[in-house]
Amino acid sequence: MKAERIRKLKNGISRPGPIVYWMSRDQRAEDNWALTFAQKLALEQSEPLGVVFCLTPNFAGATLRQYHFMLKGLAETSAYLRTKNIAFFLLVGDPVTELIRFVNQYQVQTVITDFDPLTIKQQWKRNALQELAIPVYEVDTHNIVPCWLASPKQEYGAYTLRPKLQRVLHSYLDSFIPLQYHPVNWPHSVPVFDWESTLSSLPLDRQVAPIQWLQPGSQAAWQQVVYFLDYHLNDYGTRSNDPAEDRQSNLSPYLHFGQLAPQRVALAILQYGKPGPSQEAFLEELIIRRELADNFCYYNPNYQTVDGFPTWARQTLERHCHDERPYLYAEEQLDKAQTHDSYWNAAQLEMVGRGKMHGYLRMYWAKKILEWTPSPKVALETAIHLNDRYLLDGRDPNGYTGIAWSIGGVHDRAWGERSIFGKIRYMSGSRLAVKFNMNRYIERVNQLEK
Ligand code: FAD
Ligand code: FO1
Repeated sequence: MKAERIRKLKNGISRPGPIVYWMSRDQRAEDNWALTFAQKLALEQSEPLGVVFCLTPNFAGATLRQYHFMLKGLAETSAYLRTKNIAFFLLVGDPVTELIRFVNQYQVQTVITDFDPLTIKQQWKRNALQELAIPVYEVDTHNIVPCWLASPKQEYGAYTLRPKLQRVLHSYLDSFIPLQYHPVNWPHSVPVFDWESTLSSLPLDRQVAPIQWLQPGSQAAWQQVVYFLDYHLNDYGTRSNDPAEDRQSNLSPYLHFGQLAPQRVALAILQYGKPGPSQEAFLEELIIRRELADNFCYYNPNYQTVDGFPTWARQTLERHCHDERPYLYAEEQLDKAQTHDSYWNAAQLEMVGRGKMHGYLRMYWAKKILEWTPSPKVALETAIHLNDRYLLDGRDPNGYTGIAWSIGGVHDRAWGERSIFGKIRYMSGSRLAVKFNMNRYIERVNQLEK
């Protein structure tokens, strides 16, 4: 495996003992460079190999819907690890406290972590590094090109990151190394977790129900890749943009929870897909846009506030913040899809009912929140809150970046000046109706299982 994917965060004092992967973003066993590296170290030193997942019940506004999807996936991953004689531990509570307790209890010799640009994750890691006196590594197994290598700074847009990624991409689209059956047993008994009771006992917000239309877990994720390859890849970038059709890949929940590796998807597309504009359009989103989102969140600590917007955008929005707002809605009204705009209401209902909103409409959805709330600050907070409450793929760098693009011109350019938006790109409902069969979209949403 490429050494460039790994960086040592702490030297620490080396001692014999088990090697542990602190699984967080990338919740899969195979196609996981962090776990591959952990097993490599453990095999070299004939030491046991363990995986810990620190489960916290209040992650960034997540509800029962997201925890249900995540825990089902983790249950599958832990069962698979057991077949490889790799111990899996679910630690419930404050992640750092539980991790330190675990490391001391089992005299762990080294901790491997996976990369995540979100502030909350960076804080967990910083706190853990202060408490741990042993070697700690970080592996970016989410980005095909490690985030810190792709660029040393926040990029202006896809057009500046794309050439940097394309220059090295071929060498990072290397083959994954399958997990081996681990020859050294964990030196103590390994508990089998009751996932159902874990889910039912967590102090969660249970008002947002789990979804039924998408099976969680790495196996279902791969089935979805195959289905997309067979049926929808060739329409990607054309019919896939039409909200009336359900022709996006629907991979984002799997990618968000790390049940599927973006690199695995890219390798499959390149191996089985037909070269051409659809394949290029898909890889542009899957690789460039997604890795641009990590770049934004990693290098811009204000990715969730208006301070994260580029200067031109902050200035133009300020200049128009006192413009008359013909429509103003409170979050409660938006949450319940009680606006005058039937397209926007349908998008909101799709998100609430299905846990996923069509990609094209997400731009329109967020931009209308800018138009219908008292300030860009309120708009941003409202969009993030609703996005992260209902979407399966929410609480993700893609979301914070997508919302900042829509409301604050991040990675976009200035457009013709108008009221409220200033030079932020505007989207109109009438344009949607010209481009797509929006009535068919509304019908599709109305048929969603309630
Ligand atoms: P496909 O169109 O099949 O794309 C495949 C993959 O490419 C996606 O899973 C994703 O990893 C990547 N991708 C596609 N479009 C984008 C994009 N614009 N930016 C970054 N990566 C992209 N994505 C999330 O994962 N979580 C979110 O919370 C989220 N919120 C968004 C909010 C707004 C306002 C906007 C404009 C976009 C948001 N996106 C978010 C990005 C994008 O809309 C979704 O990733 C996509 O719709 C997911 O569905 P899919 O996997 O079927 O997409
Ligand atoms: N990561 C963890 O390490 N522990 C958690 O308990 C946890 C809960 C969680 C709930 C919803 C959600 O969308 C994500 C959650 N994550 C958790 C983080 C997730 O694994 C991803 O790492 C990031 O959200 C994406 O960057």
